Amino acid sequence: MTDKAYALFEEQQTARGIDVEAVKRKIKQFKIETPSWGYGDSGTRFKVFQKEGVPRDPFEKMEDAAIVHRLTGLAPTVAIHIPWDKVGDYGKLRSHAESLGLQIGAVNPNLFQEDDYMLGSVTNSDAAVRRKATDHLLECVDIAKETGSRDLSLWFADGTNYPGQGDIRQRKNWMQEALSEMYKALTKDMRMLIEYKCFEPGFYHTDLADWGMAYNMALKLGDQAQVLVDTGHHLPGANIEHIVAYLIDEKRLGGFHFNSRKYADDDLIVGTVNPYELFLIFYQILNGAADSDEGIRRGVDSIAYMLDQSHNIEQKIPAMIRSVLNVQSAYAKALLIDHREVAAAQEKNDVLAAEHAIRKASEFDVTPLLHAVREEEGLPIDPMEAYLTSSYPEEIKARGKGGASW
Ligand code: LRH
Ligand code: MN
Ligand code: MN
Repeated sequence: MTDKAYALFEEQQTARGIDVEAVKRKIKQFKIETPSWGYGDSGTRFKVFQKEGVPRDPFEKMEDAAIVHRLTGLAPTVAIHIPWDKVGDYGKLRSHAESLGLQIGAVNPNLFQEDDYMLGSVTNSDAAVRRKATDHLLECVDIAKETGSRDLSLWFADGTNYPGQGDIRQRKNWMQEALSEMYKALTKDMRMLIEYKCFEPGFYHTDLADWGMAYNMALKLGDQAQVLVDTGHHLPGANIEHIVAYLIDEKRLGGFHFNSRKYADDDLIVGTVNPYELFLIFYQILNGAADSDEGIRRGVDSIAYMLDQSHNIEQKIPAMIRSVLNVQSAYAKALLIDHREVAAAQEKNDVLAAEHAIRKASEFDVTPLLHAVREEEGLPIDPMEAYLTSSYPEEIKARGKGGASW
């Protein structure tokens, strides 16, 4: 049945001029980083539900992440968050991850959960608080050296709630000061990925409110500073794929935090609410990947694809499996876009033909293709089913409730 469906798919795509073998190679190379915090208990401000079997420490989070990777072949790296994943010996955490076939990915500093940071961290008017916050950034650079991580993902809760609460321009300069100090501490292979967010927890102003502010900061710092696009951090109606294209062209798109959102920073499973947006993001990425400018192609090659989700009501491991599969399938569909067809329609200014060339790629069923890829890679054809019928869900119950939160 699978063979027949795949043969049909291959025939159909080959007839369209799509190189199916090349598509398969690209799918096999594509990886997504999962966040350690998505394996722990998380919630809303109303309640954190405690789930049975949740990892009790960063070592167990790696074990769960390894299962996701083993079943999907998609998630070989795990982002960590300090202090949620604080351990005495990061070398030990790294060896543990490596023994499970994983690597530690981006290091995420946390500058939002201490009383000192109520009015800001690196933008606090108190120099001692700014020092403390900057020291934490430097500590994270040291941790990244130990974990062998290339990227540091920076999100700041800094902002204000009321007009006049802070001096916006002064805070901008304090932000730059702290980031410059951190930038100088990076080794030459490291990158700083600067995240922006239009609101929350500061509802009047956020110090890095949009991609332009993050981009400007990155420009001032240097080439190792790049912008991180978290799909949940935009105002409703924002054209995220436009931002993506723009940053690719400027060679400053460092990575993504994928998640789904309906209203705000919902952090829901990617691809559940607006899979077409995800597909259109990949269209822009693949457009950049085919650019004649080698610098743009190199930039696209080093994009870090990461999830940033919290699983409040769902089982964590299946949520992660669903997420990476959703991203993979949006990517696979985007690989079916015939760029020559798009270019020809653009050439003729044929608006409907251009839109059709894009959309029709999203309408193909890529299931047979993904099954074939998994079969070739020795992976279960249906990773979700493989997980649910494995002994792992039962085994982790022994951990009980009250695991790590966030
Ligand atoms: C807060 C946030 C942000 C960070 C993450 C760790 O908005 O979701 O996106 O990357 O916490
Ligand atoms: Mn994020
Ligand atoms: Mn967020």
